[in-house]
Amino acid sequence: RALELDLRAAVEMEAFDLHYQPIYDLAAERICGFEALLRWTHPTRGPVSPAEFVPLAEEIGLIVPLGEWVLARACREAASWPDDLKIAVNVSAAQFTSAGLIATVRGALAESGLPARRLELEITESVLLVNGNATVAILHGLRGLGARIAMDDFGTGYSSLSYLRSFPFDKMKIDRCFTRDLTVEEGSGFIVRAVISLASSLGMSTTAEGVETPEQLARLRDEGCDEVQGYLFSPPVPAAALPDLLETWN
Ligand code: G
Ligand code: G
Ligand code: MN
Ligand code: NA
Repeated sequence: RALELDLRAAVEMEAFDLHYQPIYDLAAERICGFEALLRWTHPTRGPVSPAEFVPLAEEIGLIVPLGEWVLARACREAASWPDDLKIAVNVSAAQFTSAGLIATVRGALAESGLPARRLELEITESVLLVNGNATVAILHGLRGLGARIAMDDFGTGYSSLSYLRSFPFDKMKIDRCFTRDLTVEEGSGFIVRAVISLASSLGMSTTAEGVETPEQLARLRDEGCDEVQGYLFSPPVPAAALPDLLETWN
């Protein structure tokens, strides 16, 4: 497969970039951080979505070096921001198969000088399906460094809620499919309300993804959601665009 060879070469050459999407704190009414999103511009095909090449990188064993690059780059970038801004980094299930993840995160923090409290790691439910006990141990190790752990795309995976007893996440990110239907379908509203209530009872905060309209924003504020993210504020943008975003919103 041609794409596979190109991806190997790209990892070798570190031919990637990170874009950043603001995360907005509803109580503080300001941007409280950014989520780093990986970008790859293929030499001939142009931009390839991470939804396509991240699973490929997992499959062919490249996600560990690629994930290391993402963590190092994101932490270095965030270290240059004002101290009250955090950085959220996506970590894939395949990165959890090596206990080296803890060393990678520790290294990225040390090398960049970023305080661990400013780093949030986003993982999906699929992580807990593979090897629950080992994963929980790694999650505790990452928490032990001082980083926070967010459950990404909550409500779209196949795992049971029982994992919430074995590992206390710091945050739940409500998947954008629930946000999308929030103001058009009663059921989505009930689900969002229930997730916020569940998270809150367990001492977790909530971030709603995919906020595109002022109506969705108003509803999420009413429901007590802590943070929001979406095109209403900004799509993911290059680092050079961040000062303007902060100027606009903060
Ligand atoms: O930014 P975009 O919508 O194209 O992202 C598509 C998917 O790729 C999302 O599910 C996102 O979580 C994932 N993704 C983006 N960047 C990274 C990354 O650095 N690491 C991992 N593991 N997944 C990422
Ligand atoms: O799975 P994850 O949440 O990490 O995916 C993030 C992806 O969601 C980003 O690649 C980004 O392009 C996409 N995204 C961010 N905000 C919005 C939005 O408001 N609407 C839609 N449709 N997609 C969004
Ligand atoms: Mn994410
Ligand atoms: Na998500």
